[in-house]
Amino acid sequence: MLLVKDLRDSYIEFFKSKQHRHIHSSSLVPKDDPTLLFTTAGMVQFKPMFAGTIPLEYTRATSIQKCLRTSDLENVGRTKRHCTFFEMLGNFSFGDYFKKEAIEYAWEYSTVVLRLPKDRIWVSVFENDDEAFNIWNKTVGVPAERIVRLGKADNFWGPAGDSGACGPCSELYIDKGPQLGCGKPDCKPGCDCERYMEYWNIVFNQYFQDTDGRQTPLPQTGIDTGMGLERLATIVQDVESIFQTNELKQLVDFVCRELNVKYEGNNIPAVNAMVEHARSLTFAMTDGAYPSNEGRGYVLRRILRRALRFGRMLGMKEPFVYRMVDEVVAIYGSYYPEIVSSAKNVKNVLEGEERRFLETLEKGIDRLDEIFAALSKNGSGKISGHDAFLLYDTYGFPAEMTSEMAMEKGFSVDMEEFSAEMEKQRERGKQSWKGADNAFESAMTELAKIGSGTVFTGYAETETAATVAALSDGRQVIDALKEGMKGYVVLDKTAFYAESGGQSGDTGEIVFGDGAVFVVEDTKKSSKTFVHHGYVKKGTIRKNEPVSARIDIVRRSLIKGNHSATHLLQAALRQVLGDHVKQAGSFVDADRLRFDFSHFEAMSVEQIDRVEQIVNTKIWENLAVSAKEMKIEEALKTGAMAEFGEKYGEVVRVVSMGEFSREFCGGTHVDNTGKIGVFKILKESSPGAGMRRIEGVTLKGVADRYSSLESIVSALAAEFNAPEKDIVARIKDLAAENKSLQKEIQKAKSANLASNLDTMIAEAEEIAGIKIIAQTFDGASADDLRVLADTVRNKVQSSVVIFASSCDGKASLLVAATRPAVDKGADAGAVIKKIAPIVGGGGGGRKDLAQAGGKDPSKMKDAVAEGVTVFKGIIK
Ligand code: ALA
Repeated sequence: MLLVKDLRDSYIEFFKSKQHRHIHSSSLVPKDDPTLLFTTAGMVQFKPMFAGTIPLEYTRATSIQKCLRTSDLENVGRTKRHCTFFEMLGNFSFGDYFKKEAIEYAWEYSTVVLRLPKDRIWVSVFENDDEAFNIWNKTVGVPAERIVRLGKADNFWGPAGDSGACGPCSELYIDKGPQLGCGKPDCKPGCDCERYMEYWNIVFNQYFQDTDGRQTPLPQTGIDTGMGLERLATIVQDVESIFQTNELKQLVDFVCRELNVKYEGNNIPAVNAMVEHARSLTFAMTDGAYPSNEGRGYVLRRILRRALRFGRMLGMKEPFVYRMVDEVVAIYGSYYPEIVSSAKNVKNVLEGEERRFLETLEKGIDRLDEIFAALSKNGSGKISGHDAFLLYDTYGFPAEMTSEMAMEKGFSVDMEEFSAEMEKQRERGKQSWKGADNAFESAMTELAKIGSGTVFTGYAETETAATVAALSDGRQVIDALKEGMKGYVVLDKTAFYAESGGQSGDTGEIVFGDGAVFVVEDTKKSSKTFVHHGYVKKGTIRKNEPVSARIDIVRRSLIKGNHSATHLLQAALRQVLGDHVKQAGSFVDADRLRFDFSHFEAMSVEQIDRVEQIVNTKIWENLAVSAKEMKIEEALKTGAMAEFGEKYGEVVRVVSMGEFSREFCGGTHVDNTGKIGVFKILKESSPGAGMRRIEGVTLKGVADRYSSLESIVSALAAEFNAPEKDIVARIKDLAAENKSLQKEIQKAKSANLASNLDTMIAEAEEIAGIKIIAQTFDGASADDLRVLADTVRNKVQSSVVIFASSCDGKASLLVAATRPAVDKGADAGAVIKKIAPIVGGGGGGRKDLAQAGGKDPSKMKDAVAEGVTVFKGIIK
């Protein structure tokens, strides 16, 4: 049996034997093409070569391209042939061979190399493409009854993205047999059933479509083909579905084994979807797309959430998709080495994403079931956009997922209303900053009035037994907050540090005796009252109830490390830069630290290195850290550093680290500098006159940074096909090569323009003894035009030149006349004045030379034609 990997090799070898250059897959995230979220076809990396905007190094190429398409997302897993990620086998011609060879190659590869049965292959051509029909029928010998003519929807392809090459196409189908068909008598390619499976698309690129949808002939015709590797494998391996081909099947088996389910009945689409989606996510995240709420990232989020929903149907309760990554790597890593080095990072991100969504998935499904029940009762078939929006907003259900789940039950979603709700939310978002601030301020003032302030226990404890002193929903002080509500909680005492002195507030949970939970997302203080911000995750919470206030220990421990590091940093800066260094502000959270200080000039690299070294030495000396409250005068006598411009009370807290650092500070710290782990400066800059800012990381921040640099370096190593140590040299080489290529292009361009000159002159019209040389160019600059016009004027004594060119999206015009022509009445300035407005510009000049620019190069031909007319008018 031919394995998928054999197909990869055989395809590439076949086209290499037909003089095609093998080009590697480009990234799934297209470079330099803002109109495309993902690479959707093999031709994407060749778009400029089809459009003729760059010089061609070769005219035939073949590739296996990683592609991602989500237009059929809701079908993936349910059908035997749909994927989001797939590998596209392709052969391409840029102004080289055209229809005949492209069709013959496809036929030869299908029937001679793969030995597919000729009588099961059907083809389609574009409705009026007799040329392609005849090649199939007469040259190749496919009987007319197996050639179908289809319309624009099926047999016209492109462009990929907003603009680019496109053209009519011809597709190859395999007849999988009547047992898979719909049974209709006229079932044939183009029918939606599973009988005829399209496997190869040959596009005859003839047009360039611009962003307004206008099509103009390409400077050269081209061939772009695409064959889905997964589909081809089902044919060659004689299996029913892509999920039974040897590579995807390995993933199917993994899921069935690990989740302990059988591949049968309703499990099949669920397992398929998980397999397919885990593969897509691994590849897309490797190429630098990450789940998020927007654009590319939201596509990935939708894919992942869909996988999790199917996983739940298979009984999956814990994050699982991330565990499939290693399996994907085991299968595809040898052909796509980039996924090997990114696996660790991809798994980390996936696991976090999965965990967060699984927290709300179950509840969302319960809510959806209630909605279904209500719909059945009132006989309506449609989920309102409002409900779909709540599912999205509260439980993270992408609207498409809700819609798919509704579909399974025979319902639909009012997507229009959903979009309207989304829009409203965007509006609210824009306005909410101010509103939220006001509501928060008034809640804080109200809350601050209650009691005599919160006792802070968090220097010693991470968990404190306390009582609820007050609650607010952000507008008013109330007695209870219900599940799902956002609000503020004040306790009589708390272990949560409230944001101050640059240290960010703690997060964690306030747990009630009856199991109710308030999630604390931030802690702030108003005067002496600590206010916990967050939402009720479970149950109803009430005033006066006993609770346990538990901070997120890991986060706090990272914050402590970062905060203590800023103290060491300040002492080290004073040592290296001098005693004028004083703290002017700082910020620390779990991820990073920032320290602003008075200093007059940028630090040198050596100074930065020394500061970093001193801080690390002090960390590794394991200095004991202690905090002591004392009267302010006493504290000042110890030489403790106070923050610039900060007001302190009677009693202050002094934090000391061995003998090295002593500062006024109310924050939380490690008890031993060794616990900071390691310190790294990331950036030195100036936040304002006379001030410098250092941004840095410790422990986890350093580890995170290391991982991200590591993946960048290995991506570079893979991209440039060089070991790590040689990457820089390799990039330098490429840059030099690029520069010299640019020069060559320039040379070739000039030579090319000049070479057409003689024909241009020979073909020029002559009026009253004056030759009119009128011509348009692509890519010639205003300077190029001038040089060219001079050459013409030197060659033809009595002549007028009317040139237009499009260059970098703009038009340039040039009109010139030789002395003898001027003497006969020619006037370049008068002509240009008339024609410049046609290309959306203006300009003027002398009788012998005039130039103008314009915004609209698409009109340059009209401008030149009009120029000729105007000129004739002047002469007569
Ligand atoms: N670019 C063509 C396609 O994607 C081959 O179908």
